[in-house]
Amino acid sequence: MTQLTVDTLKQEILRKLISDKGREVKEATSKDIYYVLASIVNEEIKQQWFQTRKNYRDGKNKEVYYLSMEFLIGRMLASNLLNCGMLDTAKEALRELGFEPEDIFSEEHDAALGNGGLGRLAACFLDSLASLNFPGHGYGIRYRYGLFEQRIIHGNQVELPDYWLKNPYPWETRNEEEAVVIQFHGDVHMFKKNDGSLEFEYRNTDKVMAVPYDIPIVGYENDTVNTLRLWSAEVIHQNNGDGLLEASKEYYHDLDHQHSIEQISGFLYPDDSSYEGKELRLKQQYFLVSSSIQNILKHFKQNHHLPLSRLAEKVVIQINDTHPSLAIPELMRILMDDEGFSWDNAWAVTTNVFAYTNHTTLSEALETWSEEMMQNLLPRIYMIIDEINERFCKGIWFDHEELRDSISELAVIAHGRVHMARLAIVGSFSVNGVARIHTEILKKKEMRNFYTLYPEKFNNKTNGITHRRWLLQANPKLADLITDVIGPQWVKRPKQLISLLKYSNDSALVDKFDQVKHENKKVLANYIHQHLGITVDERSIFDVQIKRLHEYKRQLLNIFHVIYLYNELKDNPNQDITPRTFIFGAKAAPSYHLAKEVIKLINTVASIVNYDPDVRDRLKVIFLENYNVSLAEKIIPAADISEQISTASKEASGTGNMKMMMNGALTLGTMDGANIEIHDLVGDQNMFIFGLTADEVLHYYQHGGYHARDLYNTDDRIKRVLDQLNQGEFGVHNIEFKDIYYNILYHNDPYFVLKDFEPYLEAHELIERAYRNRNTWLNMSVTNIAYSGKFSSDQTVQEYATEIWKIKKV
Ligand code: 26V
Repeated sequence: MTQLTVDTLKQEILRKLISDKGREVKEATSKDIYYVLASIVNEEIKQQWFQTRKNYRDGKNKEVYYLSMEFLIGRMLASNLLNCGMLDTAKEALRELGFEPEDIFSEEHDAALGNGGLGRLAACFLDSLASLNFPGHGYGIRYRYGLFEQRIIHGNQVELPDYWLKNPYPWETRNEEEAVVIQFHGDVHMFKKNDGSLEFEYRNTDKVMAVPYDIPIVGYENDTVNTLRLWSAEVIHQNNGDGLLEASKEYYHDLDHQHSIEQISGFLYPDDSSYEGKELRLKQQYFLVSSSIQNILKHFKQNHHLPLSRLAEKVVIQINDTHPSLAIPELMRILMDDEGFSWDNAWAVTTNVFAYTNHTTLSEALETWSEEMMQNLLPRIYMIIDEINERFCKGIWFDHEELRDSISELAVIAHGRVHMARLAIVGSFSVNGVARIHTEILKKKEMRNFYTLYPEKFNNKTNGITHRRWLLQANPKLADLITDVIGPQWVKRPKQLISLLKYSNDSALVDKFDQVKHENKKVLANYIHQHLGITVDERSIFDVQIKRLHEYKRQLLNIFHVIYLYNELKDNPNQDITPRTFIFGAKAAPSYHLAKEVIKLINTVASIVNYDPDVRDRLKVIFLENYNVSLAEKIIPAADISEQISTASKEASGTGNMKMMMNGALTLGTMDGANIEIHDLVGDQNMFIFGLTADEVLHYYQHGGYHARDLYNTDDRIKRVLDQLNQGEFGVHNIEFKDIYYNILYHNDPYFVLKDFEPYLEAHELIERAYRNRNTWLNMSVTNIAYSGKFSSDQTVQEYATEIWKIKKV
């Protein structure tokens, strides 16, 4: 990239301010400056984007396409500046012009086209692909509304639509000439041709246009710019003679029609409580995969003068969870119906192109679709899935007698439902889990029959996070300090962070780490004060749990502990404890009643604890509303403790655990997901592990033997907390929080909150003691940063590239 100095950048900003906005700097708003700066960066990016595309067109390279219903990319201005090597210059230029860089960056609305870890992982992977010079692109949907905006009103979550496109989005380019047509519904007609083969014709289908919007994905200081292509659903405008719509009746019909089509890219996660809602989600999935596969094949034909039978030599497609797994029958459809392939030839190509990542073993999250809905919406796709299923089941029946009894657990279509994970496994050459323990559970439990069938497909790829966004950009003070200590090589090779170990006992040096953390805590404390009006003690332990709200993640265990601490302080107001600030950020799915109750409980406890004079600044509870990528970037650099307390076996990997470790927080966690791999590296002495193991949890699920009520009856601390809930001590109305109470005592505490309560308390006591010994604590913190390089997504993407994708750097 061309190197701009602070002065030339300032001049450029001033010049563009006049030419684009007609304003001088003293009249300019933050928004003006945001757009002007974005446009300057865009000019840089577009050159390199063009060059990268040209390089890829020479046909030499195999390319990977990452298909995902979610891309949680967050804001792009700072990360684009960083990757273009302009971040420091830009910050300086902005300050000299009288603007606070953070104010300018926060003019950008977060692109929240995802829910949580799965969507953020996709974004981190794109960043790493580009930064490692890999030819790899994302395909997703340009939802007009991303994940809802969360407000907390009287302690309750209220959801508002997230209209992130209200202002022009400077990073996207509409590419109409790449639009494709997608067909839904209709009838399939079959003809026998002279040579005996079959021909399929679709009639009376509903046609939708998919128009791509491209977002550049900028590599870190390497001139590579890949593409995230997001599809938007539009009406196909027919040209009827003079182009005027004839009758008003038709006009209103057309408006309805237009509305129903635009719904396809309307919302991330449409409400699926009705049949129509479910069908809409299925439409979205097919819309994504059909447009992407058509586009991938078009480019294959343009760039490689090879027959489609050799597609797998140049194309590999990663499907991010089962949501895009209709790509498998879609490729089969095009190869057979449009390109004249036989079933066997099409299958041979398809099963060498797709690789599938599983992100959860929770049964309620494993997708299935009603056979009837699939048949109606996607008749030809349904026929193909049916055939895949027939052939697959026959194969088991004849070649795997040992699995005959399990056939209904393996079949792609069973009991009137299409099982998407099974389709994905059968149609892919690779199936991976996202952390070691998760992959082992897939192999030994959830997918053991498939593992018997296809042991060669299964492999592990432990998740990672981009250290560029999560350390360099989010925590520049820490990044600078690290560079001062060990030099700048770690930026390109994050594993070199390990050199920090040598200094973890150097007390003058670790003091500097302490200072950085303290400054970051001050910034967060200010944010909290500004947004909630609550003063928190910067010297208190910042204990952070930020993630989707779900029972298995056990925010409830956390808040129960807070209630317990509060009770202790009320009983002994003069107790000498290390001050604690418990920070939460979490969105609950709009229809997830219990999750919303937990949010309400956290906020209610906060409203009592934060204003009780007996507690006197020793305990604060902070719920930060609308948790998203940008808020995570503010919280993570300030965290002392990273709460990763899922019921063991439930959290596939977790990635927040990695982000906080990289920023020097110590993990308080169960032996679950990637916590185990953090533990492998830093050991018991540098983190706080507690609670049931995955084996113990799975044993209880299988054989019983756990009785929550016994713990309630024997542990006074537990009884007191639960009774407080039940008796309405925290509720305005007496009925509040009873559902939580009943879930634990009458549904036998399905996530073992009570069982892990005492070990969790003990772990907290250890934390309190450790925090008092500053040198030991700082040593632990630096040790965590030192080992965190292993969790850079550069490492993860490199493993996907060599072991699954077989792609090379360009
Ligand atoms: C989705 C749903 C939707 C219906 C209600 C219950 C439920 C429960 C879980 C999910 C999660 C779906 C997949 C997902 O987001 N998995 C996350 O993927 C991350 C990246 O691999 C991983 O770090 C997290 O552990 C995993 O939960």
